[in-house]
Amino acid sequence: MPRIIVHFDMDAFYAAIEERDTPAFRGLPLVVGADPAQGRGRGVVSTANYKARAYGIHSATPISTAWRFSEEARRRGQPPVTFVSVDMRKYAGVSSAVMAIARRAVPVLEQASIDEAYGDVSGAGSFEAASELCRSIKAAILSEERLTASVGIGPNKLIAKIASGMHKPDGFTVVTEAEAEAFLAPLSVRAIPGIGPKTEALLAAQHIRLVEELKQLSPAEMDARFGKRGREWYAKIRAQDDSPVEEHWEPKSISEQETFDEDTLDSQILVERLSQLGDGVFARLVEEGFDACRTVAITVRFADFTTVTRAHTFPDPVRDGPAVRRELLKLLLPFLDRRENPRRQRIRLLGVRVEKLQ
Ligand code: TTP
Ligand code: MG
Repeated sequence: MPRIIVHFDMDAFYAAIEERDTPAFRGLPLVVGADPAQGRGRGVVSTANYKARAYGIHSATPISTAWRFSEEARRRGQPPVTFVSVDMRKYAGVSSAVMAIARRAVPVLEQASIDEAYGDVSGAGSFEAASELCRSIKAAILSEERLTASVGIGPNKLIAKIASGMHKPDGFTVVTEAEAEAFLAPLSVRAIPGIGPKTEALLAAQHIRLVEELKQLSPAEMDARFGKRGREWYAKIRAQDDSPVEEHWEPKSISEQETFDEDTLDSQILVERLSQLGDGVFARLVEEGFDACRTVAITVRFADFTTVTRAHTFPDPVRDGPAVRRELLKLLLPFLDRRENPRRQRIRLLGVRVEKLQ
């Protein structure tokens, strides 16, 4: 019996939920993210629907840039972007509902982020039978949640994940074990998880752009040029991946951050914002079913965009919000004076993260 893995990923997830819930948004470019504040907003885009992506707006685009692209579209006579703020609680609820639908049909499901999961559907016995099963999941998500997912089916997690991204939105892509290597060969090396923009540039400098070009290197060459990573890629670019689908996904960390309307070194403002971020993160920790964490961290971005993270790990798990808040404050204080801020720079952004969740 072949190993058969499915990966699904919701399309433009936060934006699709907002379009679903507000009919007036439908058919228009939509961005979910920070407040654009007439172009002066300082946060980023969480996600853009496909109409807004056509304007060049994507996840992590500065919200001010998104605003500018929207204004340019307006001047061209195209519809401007509608901007909506993030409602994490709502998206987490929809995520749970979607995962529950998939779980009805898939015995072992590994949630990989808020809007994607892997499932082991080998039990279906064949790629045809697995495809039928997965089409029924996709149809159930559409009828029960009125949202589309893109689905990829492959002989392992690697191929399933790449396949699900192949024909977004509303995609359905099946790659059998026999097809897997040929499926990967013509793709950009960027398709391989773990190869990001920096590695892509490094490879391009060696005239390697496609998976099939990287395949020309022998194991010894891969090892000599790229070390341990090279050995991992050697298997991946040949469509080999035996990582298991693991049921128990847990968020590794929970974080929140805020970009201020104005850079500041006002300790009262900073301490207050830090407390709010800390409370927000702790509330989400509880909401997601945890009751303690062991590591807390803060991120400080200065006016010149230098970004520093400082973390503290407790010997024992911490269960109460006030203790988290006290520790965050201890981490922040050196940034308010010369210890961590010798040039007395103003602060642009504060972030709070909790890790080692229990
Ligand atoms: P993705 O699945 O990466 O993106 P998406 O679902 O919006 O669009 P696609 O159709 O390409 O899958 O991420 C899921 C959600 O996670 C996304 O809707 C918003 C959130 N997110 C952020 O908040 N910031 C980010 O940088 C990214 C990548 C996602
Ligand atoms: Mg998605």
